[in-house]
Amino acid sequence: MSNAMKELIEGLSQPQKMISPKYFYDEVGSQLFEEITELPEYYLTDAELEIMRRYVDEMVELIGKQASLIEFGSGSSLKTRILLGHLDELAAYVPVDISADHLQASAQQTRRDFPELAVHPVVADFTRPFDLPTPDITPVKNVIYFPGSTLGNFEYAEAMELLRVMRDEAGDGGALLIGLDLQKDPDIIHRAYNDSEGVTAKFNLNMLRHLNTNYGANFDLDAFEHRAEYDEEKGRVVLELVSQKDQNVTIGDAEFAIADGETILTEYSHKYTLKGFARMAHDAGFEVEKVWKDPDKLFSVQYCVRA
Ligand code: SAH
Ligand code: AVI
Repeated sequence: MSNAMKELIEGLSQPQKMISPKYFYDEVGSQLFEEITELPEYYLTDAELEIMRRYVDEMVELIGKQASLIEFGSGSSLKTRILLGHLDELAAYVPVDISADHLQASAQQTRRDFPELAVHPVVADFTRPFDLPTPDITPVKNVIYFPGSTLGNFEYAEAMELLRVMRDEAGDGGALLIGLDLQKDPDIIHRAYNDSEGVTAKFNLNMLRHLNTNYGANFDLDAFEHRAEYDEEKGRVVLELVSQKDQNVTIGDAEFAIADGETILTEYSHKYTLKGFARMAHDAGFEVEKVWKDPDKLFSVQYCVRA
């Protein structure tokens, strides 16, 4: 049985059923995420783009020349384009993503937009060990780029593990440039995950279609509803799919009974304080050197060096 299948069955066997958010991202899921980033309620992307545009010169100065830029969860590389447009001497750009077709398409676009740049896409699940390509030009340093607040989709222990992997990948003299959503008025956060057009609901439900198509599951897509609540105390949004009836679902040889009203947890989206993240970075072997925020202080981009 594949690792993915084992992981899915294990998650659905817990008292609180859960499916990792990485299963959002097949081609349709990646497209739906792009639609989310264009929603007026989803402030995260606009705020991060604003930070990138305002402070790109300072970021480029810190990254320096002949670095290798390794991006985790690169998606459409939208924010990266701002950096790439200003980093004129880069050893390589290595976008890493689990969503294979979407990654290849955006890497092609990046090559067209930056013909001089060495672009080496890597299709991988970054929560498992994976190999990075050796660039033709030996980089002066590795800079890990992790935008979009994707770190927030991991619980504390997993996030720490990921930060430690990034610290190791950064190597001596390396750095981490990371985008993180900040704690704020709960209503603003609630609206971002309960948009009026229902795109986030489609994104959440698409996970079940992805599992039906690619993992032989038989979820009834009409028998689940999207729910997203912000838990202010824990500083995180909880995304769930709520069963609308008593039902049995099979995946591979495993069968699961799901009761009416029972939930499948599909994602956490943690929101950070500057102090909280500084402590996490420190404990993972990084020191935060510079923090940039948008004018409304909704979002942050942080440059961390290896301690
Ligand atoms: N960085 C982009 C996209 C964020 S969406 C932005 O800021 O807009 C999260 C991205 O991470 C998606 O492209 C998804 O396919 C990818 N992703 C999620 N989990 C992953 C995993 N475990 N391994 C590799 N990529 C992953
Ligand atoms: C990719 N990730 C940071 C998004 C987030 O906001 O947590 C995924 C998402 N989930 C619902 N809307 C967007």
